[in-house]
Amino acid sequence: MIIKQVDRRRNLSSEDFLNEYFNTDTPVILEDAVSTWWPQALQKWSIDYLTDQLGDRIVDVRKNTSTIDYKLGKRYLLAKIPFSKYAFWHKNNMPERYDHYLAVNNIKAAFPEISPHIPLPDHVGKLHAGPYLWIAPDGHYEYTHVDAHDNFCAIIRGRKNFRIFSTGDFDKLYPHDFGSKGKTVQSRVHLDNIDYELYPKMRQAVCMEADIGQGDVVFVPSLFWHQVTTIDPCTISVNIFFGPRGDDQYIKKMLTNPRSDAFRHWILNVIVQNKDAPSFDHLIEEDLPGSIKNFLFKQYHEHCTDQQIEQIVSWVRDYFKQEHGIEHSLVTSEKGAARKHPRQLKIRGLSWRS
Ligand SMILES: O=C(O)CCC(=O)C(=O)O
Ligand SMILES: [Fe+2]
Repeated sequence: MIIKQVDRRRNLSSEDFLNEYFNTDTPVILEDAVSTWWPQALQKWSIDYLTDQLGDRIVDVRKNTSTIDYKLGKRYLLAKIPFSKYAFWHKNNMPERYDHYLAVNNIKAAFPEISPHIPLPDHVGKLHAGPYLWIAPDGHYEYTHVDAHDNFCAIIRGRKNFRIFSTGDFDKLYPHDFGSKGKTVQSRVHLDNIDYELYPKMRQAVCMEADIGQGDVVFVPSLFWHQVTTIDPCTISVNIFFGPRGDDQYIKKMLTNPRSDAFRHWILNVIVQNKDAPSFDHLIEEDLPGSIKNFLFKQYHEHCTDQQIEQIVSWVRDYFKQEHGIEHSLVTSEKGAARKHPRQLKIRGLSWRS
C-alpha cells in the first residue's frame, strides 16, 4: 500500500474548495473550519454540556463495537438508551464505552436544541442527509467502507485518523459481495493487518492519510473508501452527507467514470439486499425502473432521466443473467417509471449482515 498525506488548507473559500478539491475529487482537510462554520458548537459542546441539553433523550447506539465482526463490517446490534447513560459511561471511564458507539444520530430530528449550532456551510452544495452526531471512544475502529454521498466530517472535540482511497481504487480494496446489508459497501481488507497474499491488489492501492483534530473538517468524496480510527477518548464529531448544487448533477456524476464501477456495486448491493423480501420478484419484473427512480430521489433529492434508469436497469438485468442464469423480462423505464406506486427498494439493516 502506498501512503500519502491529504492536503491541509486554512481559510479555504467555498469557491476555491469547489475548484481545487470538490470538482477534482480530491480529499482535503479544512483546518479549523469549524471555528467559522459552527463557533457555538466549538465553544460549548462537551459531554457535560450535551448531557445538560439532552438529558434522558433516547438515542440509537451501536452495540458490540469492539468485536472482530464489527471491525470487519459484518455485524452489530442497535440499542436505544438514554443519552445520559451513554454519557455516564464516558464521564466515568466505564468499560461499556468501548463496546458501544453513538453513531449517525440525526441532529435536527433527534436533538433540536443543539441543531441551531450547526447551520449548513456554503461549502455544502446540496444537503443529502444529516448533519449527524457521533461520539466515539478512543481506539474505535470504523471498518473501511464507501458511502454513496460526498461527505464532510468535522471534529468538535478529540481527534480521528482517516485513511482514504480513491473511488478509482474501488476493486483494489475487495468489496464484499452484493447483498450485504446496510447503506454502505464494506471492504474485506482489515487495514491494520493487510493480508497481501489474499488481497494482492492492495499493494498498488494509494492510502491518503488525514489526521484531524478539534475544529478540523475532512472532505471525503463520494464512493471513496475510508477507514476511521478514533484517537482520543470521547471524541465528538459531526458529519454531513451532500452532493453538488443543482437538481441533475449527482446521479450524472455517479454514472461517470471512474465512479460508475463503485456506484454499480453500491446500487446492485441495495437491490440484491431486497432479494429475500416477499415481493421481490414482482418488484424486479414490474416495478424496477419506478422503484429505482423513487429510491434515488429519496437519497439525492433529484430525478433520474430515463436514460440513467435504463443504464441501472441494464446492470440489474446483466447481473441476474450472469450470476443466476435468470432472464427477467424487465419493463422499460417508460412504462415502469409511470407506475403510481411501485414497490419499494429498501436499505436492509446492517445487523442482519451475515
Ligand atoms: O467517524 C467515524 O467513526 C466514521 C465516520 C464515517 O464513516 C463517515 O463520516 O462517513
Ligand atoms: Fe463513512
